[in-house]
Amino acid sequence: QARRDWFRSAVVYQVYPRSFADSNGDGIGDIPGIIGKLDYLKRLGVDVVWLSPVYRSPHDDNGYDISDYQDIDPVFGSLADLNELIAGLHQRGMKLIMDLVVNHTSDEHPWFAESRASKDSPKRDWYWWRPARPGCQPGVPGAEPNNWGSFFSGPAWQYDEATGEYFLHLFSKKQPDLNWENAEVRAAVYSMMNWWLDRGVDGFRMDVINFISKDPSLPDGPVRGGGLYGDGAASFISGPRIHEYLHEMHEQVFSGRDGALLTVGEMPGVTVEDAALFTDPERAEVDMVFQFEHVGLDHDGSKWKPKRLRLTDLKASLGRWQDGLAERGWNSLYWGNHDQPRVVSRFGDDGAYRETSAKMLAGILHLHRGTPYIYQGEELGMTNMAFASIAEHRDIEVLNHYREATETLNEAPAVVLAAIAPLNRDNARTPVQWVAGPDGGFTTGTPWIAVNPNAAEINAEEQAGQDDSVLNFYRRLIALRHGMPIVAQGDFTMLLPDDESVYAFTRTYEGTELLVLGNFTPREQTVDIGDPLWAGAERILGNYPDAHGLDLRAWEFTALIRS
Ligand code: TEU
Ligand code: CA
Repeated sequence: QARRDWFRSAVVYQVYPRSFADSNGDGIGDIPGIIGKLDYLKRLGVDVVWLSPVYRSPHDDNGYDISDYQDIDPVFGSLADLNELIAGLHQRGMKLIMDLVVNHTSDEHPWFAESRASKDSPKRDWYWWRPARPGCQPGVPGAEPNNWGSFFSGPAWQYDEATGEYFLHLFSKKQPDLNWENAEVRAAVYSMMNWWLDRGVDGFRMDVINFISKDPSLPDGPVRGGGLYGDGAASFISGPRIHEYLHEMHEQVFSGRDGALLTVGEMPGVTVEDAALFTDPERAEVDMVFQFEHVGLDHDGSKWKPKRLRLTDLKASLGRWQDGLAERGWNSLYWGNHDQPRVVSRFGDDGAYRETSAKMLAGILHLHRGTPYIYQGEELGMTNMAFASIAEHRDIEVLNHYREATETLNEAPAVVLAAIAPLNRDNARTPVQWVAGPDGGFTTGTPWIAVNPNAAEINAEEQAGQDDSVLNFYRRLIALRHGMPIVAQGDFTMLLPDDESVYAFTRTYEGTELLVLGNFTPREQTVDIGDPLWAGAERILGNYPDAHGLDLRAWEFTALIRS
């Protein structure tokens, strides 16, 4: 039990290698760059590093399109560099989990090259090939096998002249979906995973892993709100055989191994009921999942139609996940990653109260029950980037959307630019700001994407030397999780569900109680949780220098304890 649950007191740090640290001046972050920052990570106190993909890739989707699962892309380094990274982490008592991207490969993967070559290729069935819609001429718009849209705009099908059929790609047309119905595909993936674990890797973050089981009839999906395409989600989100596959993977890859491994399944659209099944240790599937409910609350139907977050929605959502996984299963906790905007810009105030609100958001998240994930730069309170034009963007998702919106739908470029600003993925992909100097010390060359000009004010070097920095606040939070069983294990109760300004909850563990309060506004708040005695309790962490009872100043965070 104890070893199985080691991750309850652990904190994970995500490295998006392209934007972390560049060692050789080519403008792209790399593995030697990460090795150079291991003492920084150790000092921060994190237990695990999740490394976004460093495998061989044409980089159509920054490495989430893999052409060789068992080699490192030269832009990031070599297998020898990765060995050194693993050794360097292990020496410091940290673990490494790799990104596992097996819903799809690159179209340049040899498996796909073989599959596409002919209809009777032994690997034909490794991907989803279908003929044109009956009665339609293959290759013309509208002849696709079904009406699904891709997550990266356009149809989810690409016509291939070689054999006159289409292949399915839920993401880019350079990311064909693997057919998990085929047992050879599953065996090949498990063998690759075992190869990595044998090399010393400590687990995996599994990319869109709840998409791998699809209803093989691939029916049309509903077309919503004047959209161009149908939504196929019902046919692939937590599809018919998903639990079977994840259990089989566990049997084939993890079950025979001792050692403290970690698996986290990225699962867009997963429900709390399904997550309880996915993460129930008795079922042996995955340790935890990334759910998406709380990062969809500021979407008005789509991420390109942002709306203001209502705090009551956030509390209702996260509170339901806390309750739903209280008895069995386990939560992961995150505000950001390489697909989400910077949280201080999104849910806090990245202007006058940047530091205060960044700490408040961190404190609220980390004191929930679950395993917290920190996305690189979040620990510095890094902000969204004001991209001046579409030419400054790099992400395929936002570039494809811009083209579709301005060219196919004839929307005004300025309107589209304004709409994409708050939630586009490039916000999180500007390089980590290490020092105040040129390009934030990320590279000596030309960065692949612009460094945020606020590196002069927001950088790791300066914050390391300031006791009250956002960085040092994250250190304290991590230390609390390590040191206090109530943080790692305690029960969770949400308070004030109807309050639009204050986030409030308690944790309880063996007769001790923790009260956690966060002010999501710049206005002072009087807090009444019906127990005035709390006002005199000891403060274990806050984002103002002095304690102040239960009343909250602008963006104040406070955590009080009593036994
Ligand atoms: O993302 C999966 C996913 O569904 C979203 O978070 C994604 O960002 C989508 O564009 C939402 O609009 C994972 C990876 O994290 C992401 O970087 C990859 O692009 C994607 O899978 C494909 O591998
Ligand atoms: Ca480099």
